[in-house]
Amino acid sequence: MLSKVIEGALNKQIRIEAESSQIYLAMACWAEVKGLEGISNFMYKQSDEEREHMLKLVKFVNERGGHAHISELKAPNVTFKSFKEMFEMLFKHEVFVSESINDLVHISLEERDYATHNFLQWYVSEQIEEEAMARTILDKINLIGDDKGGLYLFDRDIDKITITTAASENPM
Ligand code: OFO
Repeated sequence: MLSKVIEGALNKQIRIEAESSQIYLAMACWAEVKGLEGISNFMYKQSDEEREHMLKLVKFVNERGGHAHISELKAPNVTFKSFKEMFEMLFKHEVFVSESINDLVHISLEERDYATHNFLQWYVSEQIEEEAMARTILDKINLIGDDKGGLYLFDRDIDKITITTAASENPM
């Protein structure tokens, strides 16, 4: 059974994951209308993944005697100065989500809720990977600079960017 404190904290995270999905959906749309098909597909996929993260939390809350709250969401940014700015925002957002997950882990220990603590470890690893991916992409964007040919190749190959983190090499 979830304590009210944990239930509230998990519901807050449900909203954050839902907002993440909207943020990346808006980025997918912006890239799509700019003709950046590869980047747009990447963002659609990110958006779907965030929805999965939200659903996983929803199920967990409901299965443990809580009630997952589906709330209104903050409207995301829909235009960007450049694709570089867009990826900088993605990176910043992932750092924000990681901090939120860390806070949740902290609360689960304070509440002595070891089942929730265990459940959250998946999110901890996921955030390590997503931050690493965003950092790798930003490094590539900085290499490209204003080179149009570079952007063309980046858009074509973005779905081939893979990262290996210490966490993914040693899965729990
Ligand atoms: Fe939900 O995984 Fe990142 O934000």
